[in-house]
Amino acid sequence: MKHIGLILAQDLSVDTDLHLQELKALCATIDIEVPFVVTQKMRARKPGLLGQGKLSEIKLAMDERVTHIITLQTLSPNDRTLLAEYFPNQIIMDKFEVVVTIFEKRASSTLSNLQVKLLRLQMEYANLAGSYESYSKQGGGGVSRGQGEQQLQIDRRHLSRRMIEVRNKIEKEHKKNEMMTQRRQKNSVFTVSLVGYTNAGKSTLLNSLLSLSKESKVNKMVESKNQVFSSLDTATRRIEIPFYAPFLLIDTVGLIHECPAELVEAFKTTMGSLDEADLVIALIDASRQDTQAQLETILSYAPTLDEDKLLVVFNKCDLNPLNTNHLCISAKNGDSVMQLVEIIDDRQTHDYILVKGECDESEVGQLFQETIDCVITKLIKGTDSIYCEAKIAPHRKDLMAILVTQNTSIRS
Ligand SMILES: Nc1nc2c(ncn2[C@@H]2O[C@H](COP(=O)(O)OP(=O)(O)OP(=O)(O)O)[C@@H](O)[C@H]2O)c(=O)[nH]1
Ligand SMILES: [Mg+2]
Repeated sequence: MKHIGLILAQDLSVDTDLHLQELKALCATIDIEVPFVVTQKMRARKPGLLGQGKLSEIKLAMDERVTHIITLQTLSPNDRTLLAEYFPNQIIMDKFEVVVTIFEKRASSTLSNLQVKLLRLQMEYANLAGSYESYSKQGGGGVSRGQGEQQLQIDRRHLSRRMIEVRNKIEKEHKKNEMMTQRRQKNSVFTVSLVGYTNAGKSTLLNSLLSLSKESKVNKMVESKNQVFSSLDTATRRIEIPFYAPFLLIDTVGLIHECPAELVEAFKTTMGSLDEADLVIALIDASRQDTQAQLETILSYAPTLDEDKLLVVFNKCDLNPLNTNHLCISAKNGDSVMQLVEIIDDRQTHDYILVKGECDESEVGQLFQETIDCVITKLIKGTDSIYCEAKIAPHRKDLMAILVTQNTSIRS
């Protein structure tokens, strides 16, 4: 059965409408349809989120089908207790809980499952105090305040222990992943991270680049869906497009507006991949109105990111062609994706030296082996030999020597 939600929100910024739209989309993914929204402009934060008068009004006029009260702002235990007094028959959730519930549905790897488990425990821990307060206020089950507090301590200790256990397991998983990263770095393959809002088209772009790759890499494609948070794990793929330098592409977890702090913390490693990347593509969804806010959010996740490493790219330009200096692509139909490949290639090989010359088949084979230091950009097969143009890393004089003969040239 579909649930019916009512969103409550403090109207604190000009972007409130966008945030509400986003929250509605988040709710839809856990089967909560939201036909009702109540916002209140306020100067300061009040217990219970909205003013008491407003809450009484809502309670009186509320549609009886409403099963969930969802709040845009994060709730404190005290807020929850107050809201529960007004809405005893509804489930009360804040945006954070909505996101955690989606993550629980989608988590598939060991790491994302553990991270989601930790988030749920953190949430339970934060809400413990509130639940005992309301329990003892109602005189629940003949439990005295003292007994309630004792139970609270026991439950807190229990939850703390479980959080430590889960954290240790997460730590172990991270260690495994770190080893993989180190191995990658040893091979020193140029690494590009894709970062952007959920549903911006990151996975679609990864798939589009895979489809341009040398061999068919259809089996390596990642899931891309018209839904928020389709990818909860980072996926790394090697992109090898003929005549361009190969690189590793990392598809990361999508972001949302004002991502709750706990969530940012939980997915820090994902974002950690940004620091280790040679290039970070901030993929902006051009079909949304909040393009500037998307970029600001992305940057807020990576405050230490070197500006030289950042490349802003607008996606879904087939839906909304923008007038901007940044590259505009459509990952879905491939528009300007090759231009992006050229930019990535340029960043990677900007100090390489272009060498032109003749060689034989076995020498071409040798050049093809050196995928990182040598990018073959042209091959023309002659009767006796092969004409080849290649960009070669400056320290690989041995490779340059293969091509350089009297009739050939080196250009930097
Ligand atoms: N029209 C259009 N749709 C696109 C484009 N790129 C992606 N989409 C669609 O947008 C939706 C989301 O794409 P994904 O690639 O799953 O988005 P994502 O950024 O990976 O999302 P998360 O994994 O949730 O972070 C899918 O329905 C895609 O088909 C594009 O350039 N144009
Ligand atoms: Mg994705």
